[in-house]
Amino acid sequence: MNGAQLLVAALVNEGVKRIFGVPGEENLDVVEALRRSSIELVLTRHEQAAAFMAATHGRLTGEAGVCLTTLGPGALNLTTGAAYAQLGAMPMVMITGQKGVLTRKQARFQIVDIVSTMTPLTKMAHRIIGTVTIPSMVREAFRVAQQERPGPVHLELPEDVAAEEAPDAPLVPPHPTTLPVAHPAALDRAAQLVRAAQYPLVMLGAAASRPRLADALSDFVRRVQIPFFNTQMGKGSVAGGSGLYMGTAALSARDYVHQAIDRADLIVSIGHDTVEKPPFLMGPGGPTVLHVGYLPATVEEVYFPHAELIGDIGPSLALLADRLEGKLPRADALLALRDRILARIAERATEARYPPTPQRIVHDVRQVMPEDGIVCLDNGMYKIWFARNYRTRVANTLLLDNALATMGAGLPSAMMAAMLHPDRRVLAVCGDGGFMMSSQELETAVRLRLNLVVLILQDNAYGMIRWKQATDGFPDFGMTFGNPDFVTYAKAYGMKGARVEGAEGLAPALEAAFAAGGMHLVAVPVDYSENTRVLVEELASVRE
Ligand SMILES: Cc1ncc(C[n+]2csc(CCOP(=O)(O)OP(=O)(O)O)c2C)c(N)n1
Ligand SMILES: [Mg+2]
Repeated sequence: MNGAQLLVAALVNEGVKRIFGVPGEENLDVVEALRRSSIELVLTRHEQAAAFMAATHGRLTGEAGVCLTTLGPGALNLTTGAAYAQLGAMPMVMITGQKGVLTRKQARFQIVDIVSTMTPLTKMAHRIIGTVTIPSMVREAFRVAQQERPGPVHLELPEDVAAEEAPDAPLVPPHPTTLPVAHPAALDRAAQLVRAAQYPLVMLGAAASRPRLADALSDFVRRVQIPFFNTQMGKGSVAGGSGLYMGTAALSARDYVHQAIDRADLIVSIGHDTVEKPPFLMGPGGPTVLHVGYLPATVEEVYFPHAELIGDIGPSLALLADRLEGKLPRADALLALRDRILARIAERATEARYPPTPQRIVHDVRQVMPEDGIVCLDNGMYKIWFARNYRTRVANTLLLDNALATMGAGLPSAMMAAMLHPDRRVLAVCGDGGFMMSSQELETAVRLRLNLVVLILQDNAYGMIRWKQATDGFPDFGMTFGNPDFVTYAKAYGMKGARVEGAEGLAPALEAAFAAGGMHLVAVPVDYSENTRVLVEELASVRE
């Protein structure tokens, strides 16, 4: 057995089933070991996509996704994916090759200090310098990647260590761990705060979307009956139609949901991660904030909780509910605002305009997506509209990135969702800018025979920046571009393509694509004049 075979055995030991990547010559021993293993090697057409896919695997399963690249250029292409997993708290293990460490047969050719590059982008970055340490380093990599707060880990395997004869080192078996639950004294204090509140409100943040939490959060909300809102990345974490959903805070202030937030005297902030664009702004005065988290809150200018409940979120909330259930006569004090907030958000959602408005696009997408269908967004103007307007009833059914907020991750994240859930409808929603940053992965998706529909919102522009430019009073300059004919482009990849030609065309086009199965692209023009009319003018006038 050589180092590469021991590495692959250690990965199998962690339950790894697939590795995403673009190998280089320094990885060939690892590739050969993979060929002889149960792990599937999934080639992508750019390393960045491999990292986005591996990170999304971690996000959706809680088990680290794994990606593999060569040294230098290939490893550098992982950096955006590393930051995506680091900010998004997605468990991932990145393995990169390197020239041999004992000889320098190619001098400094292609050598970049990747471990140093990865250090600020990961939870841990190490070079493997001897085969003996491989089992423990791999176990440690997965432990660190998967434990709260999850994130990426980097291991560099030089080619001579990969080829070196490995001793019969035993693998380190992983074991399930149970996290500590909040202390009874902290639970009593938290319960006292909630009981004293006149206008309590629950907020579900990014960590609320951890795969293992879905049932616990739904139970908590059902038992205490306090209305809740969520951050963009906390969307869907309470299952079913509880009747207590007040909205999503896609903006930091002055949206309709902030009418409830501004009136609350206590916010139970569950799993908030301050990497997200703030869902509300704390300042002097304002509500008391009780932070419930796996880890203590990070203190920021706009987020400085007054009390904390730290520990495994699910069981801690069950113990909190034991202290609150049936003892909160004012639990629903803010619920009276709900109907009006949701009605304002839903306005104009069926307007027959062409090109369609973002509200209509969100509405039509919701119509064709079953409750467990998964929508994966890239980054652009439409993200705010989906976050505000798209209703979710199942955890992790709207995957968006409100952390690094990188363009280019929409399609790869949807590909991963489609691989993990071949029986569910999966839709990637991309702007014409973000789509073209990873559109080459259509070949990967076709090769993998995924069932996936890609919806492209076409405005021939970096629309979100163009909108900001306009609202900040700058002249319209430098944000427009041309596009390929997307239908022809889809056909060139061997997939089906369609263009929406009329106001009523989007839902049927998506429905037909899903019904047919396989890979489909649907392009729709978008009328972004609603951005300013609603998000600037209407919301400003509500406050006056
Ligand atoms: C990799 C990356 N580059 C640049 C940005 C800044 N940015 C945010 S949104 C946006 C425009 C997105 O354009 P498009 O994908 O066409 O979506 P649209 O807003 O037009 O709907 C840009 C350039 C970013 N978030 N990520
Ligand atoms: Mg665009």
